[in-house]
Amino acid sequence: MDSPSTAVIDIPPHIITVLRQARHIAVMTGAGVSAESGIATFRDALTGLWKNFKAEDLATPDAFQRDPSLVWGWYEARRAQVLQTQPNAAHYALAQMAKQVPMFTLITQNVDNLHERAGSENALHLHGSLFQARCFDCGLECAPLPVPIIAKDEKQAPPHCVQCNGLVRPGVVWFGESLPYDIWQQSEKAVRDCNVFIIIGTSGVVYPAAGLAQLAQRKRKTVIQINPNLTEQNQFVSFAMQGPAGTCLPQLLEAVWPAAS
Ligand code: BJW
Ligand code: ZN
Repeated sequence: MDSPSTAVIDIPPHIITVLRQARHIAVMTGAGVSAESGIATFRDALTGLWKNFKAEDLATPDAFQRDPSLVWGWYEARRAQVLQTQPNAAHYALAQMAKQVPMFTLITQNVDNLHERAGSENALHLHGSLFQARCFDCGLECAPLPVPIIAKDEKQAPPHCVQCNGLVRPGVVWFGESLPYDIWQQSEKAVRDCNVFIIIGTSGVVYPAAGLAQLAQRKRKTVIQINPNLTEQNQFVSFAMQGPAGTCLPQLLEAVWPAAS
């Protein structure tokens, strides 16, 4: 018998038809889409210097103000790790899917830029990027950060702003902070306009991103979830493909657009 990660999942014929006929597909990804690249999901336990912390407790402005070197070191280690990994089959399948429909919107909560490295264009980054940074005090955007060679398991002092000497912080969205206004507006519009909304590898506990699935269901869109586990979002989905994204997405692509895969 196939192991759960390689088993072929039956895709209902009406789901295949809706995808084939779709004019606009919107997709939202979360940390699970990068899991098969070897990047821990947000709610996996932390390791090394950070093993006694929860990610939720480090990803806040308060944590940065309390101990900037601890938080900056965590982000530098993650940035270094991401640079040593590669996009996986799920990232590549999404880049292919974009070419099969007249309109495709990729919304991501991920900060690892792996979609771009797999060839996706114009992804809407709801929670920013590990590869951007700005001043905590005056907001000035920093020049591209130097490449960290190894993922150091240690505190690192953040650089200082060239304009006001304030501390530089990661260009991500922390708890309690607003999402980038334009990106959020475009994401909501895509969900309102699309025919099919696919949510992949997200636990659906972080708002406002998590609210998009409910919005899609309220607007009577076909909502598909790809996740090996049940999530908060199962109540809103028309079809749950229960398996890892790196297996399910290529299967979906092959079933709907055989010439594409
Ligand atoms: C696989 C797999 C495989 C495994 N294949 N799948 C309404 C109600 C309640 C609370 C709030 C609310 N509105 C706002 C809030 C507060 C807060 C919030 O949501 N809190 C909840 C936790 C309770 N939200 C905010 O603060 C947001 N801001 C905001 O609302 O502004 C307005 C405002 C301002 C001021 C006051 C009040 C309101 C900002 C949220 C920012 C989130 N930022 C983070 C950190 C980014 C930087 C970093 O990475 O360090 O974004 S938190 C973290 O969670 C990260 C992620 O993008 C995000 C979502 O996580 P995700 O992607 O779902 O990952 P996991 O780990 O949770 O799940 C992984 C999934 O993958 C699992 O389901 C696995 O099964 C699956 N999986 N392997 C497919 N192979
Ligand atoms: Zn500054």
